[in-house]
Amino acid sequence: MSSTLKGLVKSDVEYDGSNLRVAIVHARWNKVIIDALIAGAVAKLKERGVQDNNIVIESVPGSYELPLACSRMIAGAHVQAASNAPDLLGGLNFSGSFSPPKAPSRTATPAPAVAVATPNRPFDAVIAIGVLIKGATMHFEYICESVSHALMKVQLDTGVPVIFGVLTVLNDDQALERAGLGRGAEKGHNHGEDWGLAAVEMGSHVRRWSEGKFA
Ligand code: RBF
Repeated sequence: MSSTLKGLVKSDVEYDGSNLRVAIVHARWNKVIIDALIAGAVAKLKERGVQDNNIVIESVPGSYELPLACSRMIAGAHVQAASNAPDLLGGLNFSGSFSPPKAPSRTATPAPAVAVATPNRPFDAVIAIGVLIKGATMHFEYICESVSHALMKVQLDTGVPVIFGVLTVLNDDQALERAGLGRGAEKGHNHGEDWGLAAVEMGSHVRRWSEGKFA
């Protein structure tokens, strides 16, 4: 079968992630597979230049919790960015919360001004990673349906790309193969890698589009 018939065609452009901030939120169900997918995503983020301190990883119990986590992390990063922004006097507030100015001490040696690498920008993309494996009851269908719709809603409501890193598979083997962990001779492809690349590409597009720049 032709390699271009199915699956993702590689982009001609190598998007630069060096100025992007990306969150990964993952479920803990089916953790072995989740870990491989996260590793694949992180490897591609770094390959595209996303810096370590601009990759934030959080976990939630299961896939059902992913949409709320994405939504709240996107909102929280805006609060964080605002509280770290330079104030009108040109100072920087690294504390994240207000504290009244202290009277200058007459004895203490003034602390040197230290450049603290504090995150000061919202997330450019969020990758939601989960592995849903069909069981004997209808749970799978309900969770797949609601999670996929809710993740789409989060990205449309916030304008921040939410990469759909949720495997919805019929059995363990299908999940393992999609994480590059296949038990047969064919190990499969780690889709986490595609999600890392998609996050950098969509983060770059949205930043450019928001500046009114188009190809
Ligand atoms: N969460 C997953 O991420 N993957 C699953 O395959 C999965 N299967 C579940 C099956 C059942 C019967 C139940 C009750 C929950 C399952 N969950 C799964 C957890 C779910 O996403 C969520 O964390 C819990 O329902 C708590 O809200």
